[in-house]
Amino acid sequence: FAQKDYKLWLQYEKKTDSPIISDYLSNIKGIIALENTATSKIAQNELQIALNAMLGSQFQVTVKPEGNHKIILGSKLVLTPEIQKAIGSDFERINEEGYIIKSVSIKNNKHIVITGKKDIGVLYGVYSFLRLVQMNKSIKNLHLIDAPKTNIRILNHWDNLDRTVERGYAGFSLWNWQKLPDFIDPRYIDYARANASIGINGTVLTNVNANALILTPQYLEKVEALANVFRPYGIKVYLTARFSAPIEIGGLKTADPKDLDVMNWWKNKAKEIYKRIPDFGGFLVKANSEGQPGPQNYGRDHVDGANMLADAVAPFGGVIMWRAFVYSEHDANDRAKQAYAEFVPYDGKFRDNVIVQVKNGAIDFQPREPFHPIFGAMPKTPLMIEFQITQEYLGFSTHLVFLPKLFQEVLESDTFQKEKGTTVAKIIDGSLSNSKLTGIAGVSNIGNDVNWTGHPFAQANWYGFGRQAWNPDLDAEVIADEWLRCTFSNDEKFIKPVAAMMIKSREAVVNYMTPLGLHHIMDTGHHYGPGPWVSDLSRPEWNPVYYHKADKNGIGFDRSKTGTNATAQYAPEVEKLFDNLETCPENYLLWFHHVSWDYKLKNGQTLWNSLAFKYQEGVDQVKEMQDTWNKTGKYVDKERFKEVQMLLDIQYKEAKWWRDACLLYFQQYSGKELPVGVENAS
Ligand code: GCW
Repeated sequence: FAQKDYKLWLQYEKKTDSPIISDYLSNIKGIIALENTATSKIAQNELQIALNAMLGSQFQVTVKPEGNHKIILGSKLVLTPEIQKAIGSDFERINEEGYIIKSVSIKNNKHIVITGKKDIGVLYGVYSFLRLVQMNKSIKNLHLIDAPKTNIRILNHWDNLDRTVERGYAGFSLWNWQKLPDFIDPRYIDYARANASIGINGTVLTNVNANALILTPQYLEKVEALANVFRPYGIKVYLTARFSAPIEIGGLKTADPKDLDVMNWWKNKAKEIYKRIPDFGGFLVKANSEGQPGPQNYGRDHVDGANMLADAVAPFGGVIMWRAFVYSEHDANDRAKQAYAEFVPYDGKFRDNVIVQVKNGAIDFQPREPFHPIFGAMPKTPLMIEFQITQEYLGFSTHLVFLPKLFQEVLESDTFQKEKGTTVAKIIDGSLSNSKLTGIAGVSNIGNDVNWTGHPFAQANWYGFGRQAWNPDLDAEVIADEWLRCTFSNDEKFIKPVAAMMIKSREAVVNYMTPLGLHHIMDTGHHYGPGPWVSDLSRPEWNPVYYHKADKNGIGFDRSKTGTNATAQYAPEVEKLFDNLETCPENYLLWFHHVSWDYKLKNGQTLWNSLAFKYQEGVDQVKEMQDTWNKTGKYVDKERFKEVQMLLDIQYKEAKWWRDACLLYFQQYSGKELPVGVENAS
């Protein structure tokens, strides 16, 4: 059991279907490896091990370009002139990390060439090729050209040095700081393999809320060891920089970004890090957010803080990812507006090696949020998006929710900044601003659980995040199909219903938790389960009633002109759409409007009835998910089958809990009966 769960989407299951095997075997007779770098060796090994396992064969790796039906591996410069010629102008269509997979004919011999401008492209090409084989796809007449659309495709680990993981639901941190640097857990290598297989090329090892200890020499030595493991897989290591580090570990009296000693301290710290890790990625910073220190403590601003750090890492090619997740207890009016208000005036003022990291929505990783209004509003500043792969607000690792559907919805959203069609994807891939620095971050859902992510289906969210970071336009349905085939089975009778179940799962969670634009009504603090009622938290914006504002008249947060006017932060077309109760998409209705209980929705039903129906629909959808899964027993190993079954049982129980708790609670305001068809425990 451990084996299968652990192997993620790299199962390399032995094929049993003889026509398929013989088809592959007639096209693959061995591997020719033209290159000898650490990365190339990984590519060769992976290909050899995987093909041997899947095809029950013993493929040899040779170095001379000869024979027939070989898979030839090598980056552009090591290819023979004949092969180079056969690839032709394809190289012009890829960037430094891209790859080409092409069936070529050389001196009447047929081969498959996997190449790129660099060895990392070859590695990505190998994983792509293996995906074809895993999925039983034809490998005849191949001509695949692919390259990532973003530069920084990165996981953010919210891992603390004591190995607890903030908002982590899959065990403890993978990083065993106590045993590092000398003990290299083989799991670090599997982590790197898994990431490389989906194109992730960066990892922030530490929590944005972590202390400064990670920047001391004792820890940097350990970070260096991890960087050495990850490097050949194309993965750069980044760290969080606690803004007050010069005080805490540097013995300075201040962390004022305009103080000369502070600037020098960071410059020296950067030098020290780059001496150990020449390709160190840079820093991720959470400053003046949720009580973390930052430049504002010294009367400075985000630009002062970010640029000071940017200057320290610039000589070494490092970047600063400066988070825009800011809101304060001093502005209880509308938390959703603060990041935009604080950051947009700084557009164009950051150094070239600063990228502002913006959460997908303006509140906080809710089951559904409209896209963050900063996207498109800072055309002179590189912006990267931050998604949460870990399910802080979506049922932890207990609920099955396929997040690529959520990610896609955000990436496809049209900001109308500059012009129609300026989607969030186009902003973060740099097409709007012609930015050279682009990126996507995902808050990791990985821990030391045997299956990495707690829920077997949460692996799909890690997988999907990587695939969408590579190509923000990739459809969630394609991702579900790939992941299922590589992780479980190619049987159509399994794939079709289970893929449909995954796709539906996102809407199900919205329905049973926060339908029609409701948000942040999870129980306070841990954010698991319903808790729309008043909690006695000191900060109003941590209190669920702040978000739903239910009263006798209705429910919802008026962010339109008659309310906080947060809608004005969007481009005029979007503003108009959201601002008007009649045109506001019903998905976002209660996000932007306080709506009367009797208001008629498009379905002709009152808001109260519609809300009740949505909660019921969510419950029914989970029931359908259970029914679907219960029929998959013959395609899935017993252990994973049972595991998912138990988790779905919990999810069903908790969907009902959500429905009952929320409807009972809101009913005291609406004063209305539940419509026929909606069950309730009361
Ligand atoms: O989602 C909230 C979480 C905090 C987190 C914060 C952030 C790391 O509840 O745990 O802190 O966001 O993104 O900084």
